Amino acid sequence: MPLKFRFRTSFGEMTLKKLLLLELRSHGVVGWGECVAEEAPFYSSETIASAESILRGFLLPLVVGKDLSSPDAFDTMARRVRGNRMAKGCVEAALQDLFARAAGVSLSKSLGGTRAAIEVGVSLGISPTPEATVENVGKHVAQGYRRIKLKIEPGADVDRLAAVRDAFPDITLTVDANAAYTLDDADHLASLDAFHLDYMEQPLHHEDIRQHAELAKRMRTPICLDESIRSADDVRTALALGACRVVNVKIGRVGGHREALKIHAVAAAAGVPLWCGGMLEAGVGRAHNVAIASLPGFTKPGDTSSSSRYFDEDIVEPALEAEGGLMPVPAGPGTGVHLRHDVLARVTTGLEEFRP
Ligand code: SMG
Ligand code: MG
Repeated sequence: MPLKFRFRTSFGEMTLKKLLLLELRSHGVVGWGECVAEEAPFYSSETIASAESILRGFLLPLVVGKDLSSPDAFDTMARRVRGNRMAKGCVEAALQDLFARAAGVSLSKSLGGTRAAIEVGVSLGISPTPEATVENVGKHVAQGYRRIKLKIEPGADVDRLAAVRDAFPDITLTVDANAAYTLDDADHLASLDAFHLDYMEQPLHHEDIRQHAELAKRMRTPICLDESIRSADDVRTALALGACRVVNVKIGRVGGHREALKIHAVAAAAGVPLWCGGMLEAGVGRAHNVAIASLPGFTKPGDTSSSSRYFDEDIVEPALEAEGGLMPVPAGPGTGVHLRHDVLARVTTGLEEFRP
């Protein structure tokens, strides 16, 4: 699906969102999952192609034609498959949706959600100039987003932040470097303390925890980890080492709702703020994000902005739209959204069916 804007990060630029959707059927009930892997292995080592291969060869055979007592049963069986969390997360999410629909409850309720609406923020790609950055921030502040996150990279950080802080002294502002810096940049990164950021997301290597702990000692701005957190155990390690004070959860990155719930428990016990990240999801993935973000431990606005920001037409209805920075949590069974088969038919390039 074409994106309505160019999304530039420290690792690349996106103008098209390729989707991998999974529909599971059982006794007349369906469940949907969206794999958040991207075409290229630049954010994560997984790709759509690798996820397809793992799904076909190893994960779908665990569920197709099988009698599962709960989504947790899949989680236990899939443990034998190492890594490939985005592929696993897509199956697990579809199962969570299916089981919630079968029970006639919303996914939000079945996961333990308590909110009828969630606070949302927005993640803005790197703009060509500080002026363009300020303009883009202004547009989204006016739309009511509760937090603005700027993508940064070396050479596109201080100037953008200075201009934005000048124009908007009081907004909740964060940055996300997607691992574009090294510990040698510690003094430079500490200089960003001047901009009173709510947190700085993943400044260092995508698999690192230890160096983030070193960096944390040298700056005031709290560090939030994204890429480095793949499990609840990673969160425990990061907190024990002092590598972060805020956690970003993405269902796909951690392998499903179940692991996300474990992270929610660890963060809540430690009093650490948590928020739901985004992978430019279409409606299915976005609805899963909204459901998990309705849990009480998600205490900061997530990257779960309005679907109409990304796409002219989304693949689900009702559309997931925020107003005044609040996104209603669908109350219907499962994720509460349905596929728009007309839209899907226009964008589908391939379909594969698996039967027992
Ligand atoms: O879904 O609005 C969104 C994008 C949020 O910035 C976002 N995601 O590192 O947090 C992140 C990035 C990862 C995806 S970049 C293509
Ligand atoms: Mg991030």
